[in-house]
Amino acid sequence: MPEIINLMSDTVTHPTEEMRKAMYEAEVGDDVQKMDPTINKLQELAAELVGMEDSLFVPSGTMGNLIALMCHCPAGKEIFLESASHINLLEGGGVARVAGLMPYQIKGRNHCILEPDDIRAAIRKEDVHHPTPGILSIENTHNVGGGTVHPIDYLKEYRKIADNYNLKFHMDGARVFNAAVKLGVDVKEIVKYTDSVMFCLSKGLSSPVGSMLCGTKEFIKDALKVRKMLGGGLRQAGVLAAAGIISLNQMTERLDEDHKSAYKLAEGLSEIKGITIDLSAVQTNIVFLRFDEKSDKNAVYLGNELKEKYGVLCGVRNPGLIRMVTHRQISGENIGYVLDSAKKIMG
Ligand code: TLP
Repeated sequence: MPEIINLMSDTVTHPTEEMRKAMYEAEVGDDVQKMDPTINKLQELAAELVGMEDSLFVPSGTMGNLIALMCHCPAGKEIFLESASHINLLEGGGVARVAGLMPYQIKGRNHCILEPDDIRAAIRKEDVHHPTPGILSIENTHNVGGGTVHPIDYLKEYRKIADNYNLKFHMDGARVFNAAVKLGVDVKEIVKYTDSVMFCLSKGLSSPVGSMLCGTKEFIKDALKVRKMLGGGLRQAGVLAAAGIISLNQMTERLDEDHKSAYKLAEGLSEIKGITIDLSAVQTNIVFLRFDEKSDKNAVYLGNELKEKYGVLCGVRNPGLIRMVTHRQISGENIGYVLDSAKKIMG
């Protein structure tokens, strides 16, 4: 058995040697006093890269999304989001419990991409019975959709909707650089339609910790306060920012390798009896495998065998579903090994 091959998420990536060295040598100060030079440098770099006025380092994507919602919208307003989005399903209900927003869930089509007309249909007329529409939130790439990418034309439509109905437009761009690489555009071309974007340093970009929240100067000023309130004011956080700077300077372009290995993995797996994969959803670095859950060789079986006999970890969601995510630590050789192992197990 080779070393463990971990396809559970791109969050499992370890910092590179260069990151570790930069973290060790990082110049630091008290970031709550805005005196950490390395954090300041990262924040400037992130804002410049996405083409926004300012940015803020946050400990996690979940906190970044929550801060954005709280800064854009007072409690009681309505948030329009995709029903399988991370904010809706996987952030502990913070959208309702902490931000106090009323989720209006809209089912996306074509692998969880929101149809602009479905959003228009969801926004109700002003009426004493209705919560006031406050914010539209989009997830790009869409995780549960399979790492799917929103076409630029859709982003333009979302902006129009936001302007017409007086909504803020937030993007959960945890993997927005994957979207940019897939579309072959500068990330600015994606982000320019939004009022705010959160993206993660800690996923395919390989930093150990952290996400960035970006927006106008005024928005980030509010965000700083809310981050402190939520307990996210860090002190000598430059040790983390040092890795983040390397993520932004060196790790964005290489995401294409992860997309290629995800597609190779998906193509190979889709040829194995008992596994179904919709290849049209495999647009970036996420692959969903579907199974007949009543079969003896269902997702739980494959997941257990891969782990116990072959040292391959993947995300078994339920007896009918597995998620596999490619990243910097998954080589072409690893993909071949996973395919051979899956063939032996399912064969
Ligand atoms: N996603 C994680 C898990 O939480 C499922 C993963 O392994 O994919 N937005 C999106 C689209 C995400 O996929 C994630 C994390 C987050 C936000 C939250 O980021 P963190 O984990 O930093 O709070």
